[in-house]
Amino acid sequence: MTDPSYLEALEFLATLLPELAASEAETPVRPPLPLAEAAALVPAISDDGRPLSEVLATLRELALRTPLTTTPRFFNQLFSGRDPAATAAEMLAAHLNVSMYTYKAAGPMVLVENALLDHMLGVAGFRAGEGTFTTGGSLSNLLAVAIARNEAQARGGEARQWALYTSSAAHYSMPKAASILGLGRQAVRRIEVDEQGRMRPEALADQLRADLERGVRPVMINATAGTTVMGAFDPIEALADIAHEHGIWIHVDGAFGGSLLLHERGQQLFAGLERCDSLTWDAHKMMGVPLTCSALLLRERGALERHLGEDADYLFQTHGPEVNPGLRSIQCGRRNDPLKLWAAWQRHGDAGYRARLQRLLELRDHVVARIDQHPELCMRHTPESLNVCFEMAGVSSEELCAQLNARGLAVVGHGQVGERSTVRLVLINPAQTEAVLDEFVTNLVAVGIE
Ligand code: ABU
Repeated sequence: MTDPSYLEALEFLATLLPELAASEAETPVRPPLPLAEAAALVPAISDDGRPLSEVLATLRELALRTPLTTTPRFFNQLFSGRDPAATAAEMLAAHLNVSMYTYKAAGPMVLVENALLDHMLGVAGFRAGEGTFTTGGSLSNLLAVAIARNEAQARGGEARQWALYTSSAAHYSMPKAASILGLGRQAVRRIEVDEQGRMRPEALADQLRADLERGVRPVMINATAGTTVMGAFDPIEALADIAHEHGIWIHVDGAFGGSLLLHERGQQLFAGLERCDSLTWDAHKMMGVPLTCSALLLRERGALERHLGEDADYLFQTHGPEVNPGLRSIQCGRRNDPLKLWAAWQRHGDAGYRARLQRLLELRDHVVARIDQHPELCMRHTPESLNVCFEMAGVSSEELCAQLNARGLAVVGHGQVGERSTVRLVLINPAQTEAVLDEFVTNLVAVGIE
């Protein structure tokens, strides 16, 4: 018989989720919750515990005071929106609670993961490759650096000093990876970018030459496909030329931009990817599936099992390595993250995602045109993907963002473009509309001139 408490929890969700959805539609932005009020919502854990009904009531109060990230007025981070198929699959994954290490424990879910990875590898042009899901872009990047370092060691032994090349606009996971892996943060060479935030290949070549002359060994060149602030794409083809000339592992951090491979504009930006060794691709960003869903894809097969495959007779007891993905994972226990992406992709197909990206690019062009036409506003770059960085004359971008949030008008962040602090608008929610964007610009200017 099913545990009656579990049925109580399911009934709670069946009532609460529609209530939350209705409240989001009515109030798409919740002004920031003062910390003291938030603390009052979080009872301490007691020795005796509490009745389920009380815990569920506390969960409801917390949910009703949590920032809303799925509505079209959330422009703050590199994720937004809520896909019904993906959300249902995510809830199902929690209910089933399999661990994605063996066929014995996860059954057909392993085949879902394998089919999904094959599809992603095909989209990336890594048809003979392999992949693994991780807990996010930072972990995918960390794993890429670890594999590149191990492969470099296997080829040429230990080095006195290693270097990792990435742009000054790259994600902070690169220095973090260097630190975790014992290369040291000082191993990271932050290569200069152009005014659009793209790595300058000639600056990379200069730095590399200087390092090689001093006996420093390169671990990896990281090309960013969709930088965090400007959404810029490094020139992958030119960086691959340099990597191949010196036999260096070249990784593409497409945590943000990877999904643009499904659109022809993105395929142009990714020119040269087929010559790279690895790619990070976060589906929880542009593909709208719940956090987190990140894949590391490799052009060739073998490195994952070479560097991650361990013997564990208590775990890998049946079937072959092909359906025991724990042999190719950085984790042991692992959530069923592929299921939600597979469900969403089943629903939309490649064409559905292509159309979504086309729409988002059109919305970007719409808001850029509005900003360009407005005498008080000034674009600070020519956007390559879905980030729009701009300023209002004489007004602090930080203050604008804080006021918009405090008044319940929008959740938007700011980011540095060269010397300028800009408003960073991320256009990633498929439910976004021209009307919401027009209202955003109107509200921002009104707040700024007050
Ligand atoms: N890797 C996520 C970056 C966070 C953000 O700026 O939206």
